[in-house]
Amino acid sequence: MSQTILVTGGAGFIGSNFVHLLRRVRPDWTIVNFDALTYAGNLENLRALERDSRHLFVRGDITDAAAVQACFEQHRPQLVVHFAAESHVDRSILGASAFVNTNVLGTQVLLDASRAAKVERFLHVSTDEVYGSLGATGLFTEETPLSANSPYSASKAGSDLLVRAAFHTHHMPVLTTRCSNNYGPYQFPEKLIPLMITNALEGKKLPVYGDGMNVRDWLYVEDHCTAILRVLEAGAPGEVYNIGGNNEMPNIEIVRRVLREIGKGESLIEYVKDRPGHDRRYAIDASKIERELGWRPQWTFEQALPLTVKWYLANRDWWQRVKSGAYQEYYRQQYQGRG
Ligand code: NAD
Ligand code: TDX
Repeated sequence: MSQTILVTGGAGFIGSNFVHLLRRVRPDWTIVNFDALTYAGNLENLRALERDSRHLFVRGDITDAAAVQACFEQHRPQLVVHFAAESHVDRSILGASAFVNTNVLGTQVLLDASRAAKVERFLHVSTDEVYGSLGATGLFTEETPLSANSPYSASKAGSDLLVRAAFHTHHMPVLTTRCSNNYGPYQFPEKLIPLMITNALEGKKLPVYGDGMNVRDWLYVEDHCTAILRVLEAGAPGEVYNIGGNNEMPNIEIVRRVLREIGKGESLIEYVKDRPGHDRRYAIDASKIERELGWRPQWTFEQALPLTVKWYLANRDWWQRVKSGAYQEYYRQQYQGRG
């Protein structure tokens, strides 16, 4: 059936990958892409859709209730997928207020508008970071208590609880997904993998926090997007679904693999002062979505890391533009004096 779907944050990394996936696999859907175009939003990510009459870009801020309401009234979406967020942990340590505004307040504004419009499905895109940090063993399940440690993850946990409350109090048809670390095309080069790729290509140092032995669980962005679509269409309202690909790796191993892929030596690695409150290990148990919805990742790390490196090699203009301007000031603030 033809649908209108509102995607928030669709000019960012995962959101733009999701919009491209939808265009391929749900060609008759109308996509309303609502995004404030913060430093992380980039219309270049959507260039292929410029002449697509079923992709409508609306520049707006999710904390602006009047703008959100006007968008709902004009386009009448039946489905909402909510990506828009401040998403970088290090930035939340430098300043948390934008995180509280967008991630907490903005999510409530969207819930209110979605309830008033009686949407059929509201999917909230969350993160495994809300569960806190693991020791050497064990996995996060959907029953793991929320134990957020950074201002970023605390704001995401706040939004998860507001979404939960909308289900329990107002019986809204909400769904929540919690995914592990993503990588792939269009990722802003402040995050580990694209930062390491682009620094290596520029011959710059690769800053590794602490001892480099913090562990993350990596998933190719396209697999995250197929999981979100599956949950949107087949998930049970009120439920939470973990998403992950069983691919745990210490950061230093990621950095070494990136260097090998690019053909640069390990002398570029520089150990720097650790991130304050740095979570030691994340690892996702994704058996619920596999068992109940039949979703599985299609890509291995061995296949998708080289693809990602190739994308950054082929799209130098994209990341060189992104890395110029305001990003320079952030980079100076974040890394100066840490070596
Ligand atoms: P991103 O930072 O690349 O993109 C965020 C997008 O949201 C940008 O286009 C930005 O302009 C937009 N945005 C920010 N504030 C806004 C506001 N107030 N109003 C409207 N738009 C606004 O983020 P991402 O990495 O693509 O993450 C997308 C979502 O997925 C986030 O909710 C994040 O918490 C979640 N997530 C990310 C990862 C990951 O590894 N990147 C993993 C799990 C979950
Ligand atoms: O320069 C760096 N050096 C370094 O060692 C950077 C930027 C990161 N790191 C380490 C910190 C983490 O252990 O690499 C790991 C990954 O860091 P990020 O890419 O900043 O991701 P993380 O903090 O794990 O959070 C990510 O995954 C969950 C996303 O940014 C979140 O949006 C998502 O919710």
